[in-house]
Amino acid sequence: MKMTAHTDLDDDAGLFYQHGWHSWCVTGWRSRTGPVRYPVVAAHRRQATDPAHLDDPLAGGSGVGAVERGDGQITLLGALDVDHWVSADSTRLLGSGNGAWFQAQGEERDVFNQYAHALGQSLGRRKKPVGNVWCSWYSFYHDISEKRLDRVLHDLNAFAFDVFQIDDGWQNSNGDWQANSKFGSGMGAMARRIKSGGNRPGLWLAPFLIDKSSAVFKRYSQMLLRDDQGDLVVAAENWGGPTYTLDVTRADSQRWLAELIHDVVAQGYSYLKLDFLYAAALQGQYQQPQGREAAYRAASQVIREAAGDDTYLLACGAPVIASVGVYDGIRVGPDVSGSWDNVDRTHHLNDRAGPGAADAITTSLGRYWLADLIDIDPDVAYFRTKYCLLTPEQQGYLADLAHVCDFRANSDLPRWLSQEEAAAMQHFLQAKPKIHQTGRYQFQLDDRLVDFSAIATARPW
Ligand code: 9PG
Repeated sequence: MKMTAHTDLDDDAGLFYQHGWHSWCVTGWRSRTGPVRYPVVAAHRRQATDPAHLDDPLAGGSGVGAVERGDGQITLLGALDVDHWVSADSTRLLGSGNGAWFQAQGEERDVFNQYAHALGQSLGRRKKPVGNVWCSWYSFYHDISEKRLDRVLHDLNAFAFDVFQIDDGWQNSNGDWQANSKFGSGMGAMARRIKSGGNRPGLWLAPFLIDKSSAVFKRYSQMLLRDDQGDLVVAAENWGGPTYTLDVTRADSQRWLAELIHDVVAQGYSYLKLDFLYAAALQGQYQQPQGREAAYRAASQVIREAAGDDTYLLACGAPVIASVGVYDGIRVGPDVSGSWDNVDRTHHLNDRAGPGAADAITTSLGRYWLADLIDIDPDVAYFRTKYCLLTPEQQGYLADLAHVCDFRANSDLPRWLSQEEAAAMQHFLQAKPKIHQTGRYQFQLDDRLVDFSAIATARPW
């Protein structure tokens, strides 16, 4: 690894702040010198970290790292540009990647705030709060249809939502971004119905992904990213077969992306949840070689240009630092789910990027320092007991996390909620407690203290 910056550590240095590469990658304070464990299962490995660092022996993170000092302060080393990595050995914080660095030592929140400020000056800052979001994923998953969504739209009238976001399941395939047969009247008509109900139409897309089964795969195969052997780079396998990715440095890929985004915005969608964005920063043979995150950022700028300044762009599964200044919001943790912790996956298979409420809380809190630069989306809160295994206390933590992040989203079907649950949800959507961070995992919400410490430290990695 080429070293371009380093910071010497005291003998009594403590935990290391590991910043996960993209939205779902585990983030927080971990043992500096303890073993580095990455997932056992191949498909999980793909989403665990920057693939270039999967076999690193040292604990490391994307763009920024920090260590606790013996005197209770921290030392931070953070990049002011994309394509950087910070790891720790027993005596130093080590930074790799060309470009400017920020280094500081002091009280933890002060130092992170200073770094965020410097990063904002370098990469830009966008804050355009979008209001409360209803998202179709965590109730219907892929099983959406216009009939089902129309019913939800009707039932949601009683609640204070601002955005109605259709998630994965509407498209013919990844790459063929046209309405499938479950949306017979088309996505434009769906957007009009959402708007006439008083909500802002939102749509999920994974703009860089191309399924093998798609028409675009056959038609524009030259746009796909290949590896050193000339084989197509697999970016995901969640849709019943390999999903490939664009070489986003190609002019034809960029034109295709711009047209896609322009088209969905023209159909009335002004909130786009753009997912699996790490796919534009994988290793491969790019036509215009450059840093992988630089390539991702340039493609993101193409998307921003096509979408226009007023379209809210939420990045998901996205390289985090490289998204700052381009996207309005970013998912800052893995998916929540109706269960707290899937021990088989998180512990036995070493996968901390998979769905589960506990890891979503931990990683999201680890990214709280980004909140002044970009909206931070901790994923949805749950109010239903139907089809949900979370205890009331666990649901409470998710709701409090949403307040802390000032990003309130939900996927519950109104008809699944009891009267009390519906009232709790409405209260949640309308509350705007004043947030004050009092410790690494502690926050004051108005006069109430919420302590996430037990969650964030429960399962070291
Ligand atoms: C839609 C979903 C939702 C969700 C996103 C993202 O590793 N995996 O297999 C994996 C699958 C799905 C996933 C993340 C990881 O979720 O975060 O909100 O939009 O896609 O497919």
